Amino acid sequence: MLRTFRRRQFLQLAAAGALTPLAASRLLAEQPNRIVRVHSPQNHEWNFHSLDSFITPTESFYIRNHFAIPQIDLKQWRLKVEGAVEKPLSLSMDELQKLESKTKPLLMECAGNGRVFLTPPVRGVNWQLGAVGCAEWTGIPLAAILERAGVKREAVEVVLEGADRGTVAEPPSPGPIAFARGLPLEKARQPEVMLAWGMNGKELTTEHGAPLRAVVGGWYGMASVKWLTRIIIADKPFQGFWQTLDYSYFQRVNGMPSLTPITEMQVKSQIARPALGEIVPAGKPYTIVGAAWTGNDRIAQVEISIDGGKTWKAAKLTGKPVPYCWRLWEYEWPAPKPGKVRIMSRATESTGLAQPMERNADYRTYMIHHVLPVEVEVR
Ligand SMILES: Nc1nc2c(c(=O)[nH]1)N[C@H]1C(S)=C(S)[C@@H](COP(=O)(O)O)O[C@H]1N2
Ligand SMILES: [Mo]
Repeated sequence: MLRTFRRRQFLQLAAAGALTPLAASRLLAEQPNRIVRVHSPQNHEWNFHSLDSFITPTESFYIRNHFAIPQIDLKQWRLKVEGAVEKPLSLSMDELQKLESKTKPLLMECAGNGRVFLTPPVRGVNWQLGAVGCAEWTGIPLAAILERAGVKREAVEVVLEGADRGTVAEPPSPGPIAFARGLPLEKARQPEVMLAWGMNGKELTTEHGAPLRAVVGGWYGMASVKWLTRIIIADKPFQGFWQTLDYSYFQRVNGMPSLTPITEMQVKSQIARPALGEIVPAGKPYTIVGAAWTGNDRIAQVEISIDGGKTWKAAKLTGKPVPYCWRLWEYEWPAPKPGKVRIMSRATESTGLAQPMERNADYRTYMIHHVLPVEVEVR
């Protein structure tokens, strides 16, 4: 699937004898493939159109920062665990790395991914399709730390606090605050919730949260707190900034909209190729490719429409299902006919829940998972 412009450039260099094919592929793997959405604080998205592997290279993995990246001296750094625990902890990286480590792939998607497609336009970082990625994380289950500290009976919530802090202008925060997010104890104990120091077989990089970050499988990215310094076990649900004023949506309770923290990822598929506005050659088979994912379930099918949603045909799911990850898919478009075409993809979970065709306004500016048509021209 050597299709993207970037790959072509490298292959041309290799073909011209400027690089050996091996050197070209190594250089390519190290090239960041990201688009700047906000320069400072750093918010970069991945070029989703270049999707060609299950694991997203670290250099291309999107970066979502609310504040400047904090300065951390690893010698001074400790992970503190406090609150409703029998034994408060203060652990160095050496102590953490002596515990039994695990490596697993987990998908992460920002709750605002796809925001640029909302009409009318809304406030917030204008992500296109690339605030999502799947990486292999190395670390320990959060459950192991909770067990070591001895969670008291009154505990209900686990609050994760990062070392980065600042003042939020809109809605205004009460002065400088640290980035923090809470998880119900039940979720915090699940094996897909990790504290990671490694990403894709290497040390976690600074922009992705070194020395230690949470990765909360199945949930939107805001829960995966980076530059983790403190874990507080609380006896009440956390009501912090990023789960009330921010990263919350309206859930209907007795028919009334009630603000609720955003948690699980919603069933979704994205088309990587063709891209919006692309010119597709007429009469030649074209492989439409993309990815599909969901929070707590499995992708059962992905369907494609090339007539603006009138008829749907099954795409082929490639690879194997991996828990809390995406499933890549492809669809062979046999003979594109000249004209303007609206391509759509629609994913369904094994529970039967499918991607909705319309945007749900209760989601405010988050959880953008409705079917998004990709208009192309065949000629
Ligand atoms: N400390 C801290 N953790 C954070 C954030 C942050 O700004 N500060 N952003 C969150 C959000 S909204 C997302 S989507 C993910 C993004 O992780 P990444 O930058 O490694 O892709 O980190 C989360 N963890
Ligand atoms: Mo996010």
